[in-house]
Amino acid sequence: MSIDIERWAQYLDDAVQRRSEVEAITKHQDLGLEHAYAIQEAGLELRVGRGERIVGAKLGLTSKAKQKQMNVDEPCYGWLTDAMQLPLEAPAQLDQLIHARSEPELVFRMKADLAGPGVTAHDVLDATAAVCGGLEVIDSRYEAFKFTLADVVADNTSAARFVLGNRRIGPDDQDLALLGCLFEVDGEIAATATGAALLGHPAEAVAQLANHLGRRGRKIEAGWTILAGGLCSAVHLHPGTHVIATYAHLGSVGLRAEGERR
Ligand code: OOG
Ligand code: MG
Repeated sequence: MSIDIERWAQYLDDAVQRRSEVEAITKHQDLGLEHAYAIQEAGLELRVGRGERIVGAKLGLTSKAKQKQMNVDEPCYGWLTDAMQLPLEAPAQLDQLIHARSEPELVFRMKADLAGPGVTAHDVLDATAAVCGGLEVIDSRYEAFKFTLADVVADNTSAARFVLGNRRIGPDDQDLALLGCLFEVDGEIAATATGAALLGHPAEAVAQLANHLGRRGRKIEAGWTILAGGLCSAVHLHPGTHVIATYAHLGSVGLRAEGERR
């Protein structure tokens, strides 16, 4: 069956614009990963056409906790644009989103290009300017936040918003596999994890992103921000929900949800 890449990209982009969920693409037709990434790229072009700028990339489903929560057992890769970044302390506006969730992320700030294939975790650390803590707001465009790997890839891995902490360390200042995160929701501990939750080491996750981009004729670029993947299960954002991720050596990043969910 032929796949209309542009049509599916528009379908998902419309869902973002209307803030309304849509049926998973795989409810309509079979979708392979190559086509799913092509839809993702076409969606990126729609954003860039509206004036958004690529500022980095993200990994999804790099931790067992996330894979289990979403019932998908392979990592995936998506794009970050400037329009997705929230300033520190700014609220997540739920009326701009469909059914947002949030999760803590370790974040790499890159100082050099990295082109796959063959990129290792060691290469990633060499190309990293700094590491900071962050939070991601994900907002699947699919009904009930349910999808297959191909669906979520087409949907830019549910990317919606992200916020970066302002405390940074050098990539070799600490063992990032042992770097701890405490994730609290409305004052209750929701989860704890260390960097090793991300494919054994967060730099290993970023290496996989570089190799993925290399296969697609792209590379990680100097200046980019990379989210290495949620360290634990994401939590629902309701009006007034306050999430705080506190990282060893990286301080805390908090986010409050405001406005009505649809
Ligand atoms: C897919 C995106 C996953 C992560 O960090 O694992 C993701 C989803 O859970 O909707 O961003
Ligand atoms: Mg994430």
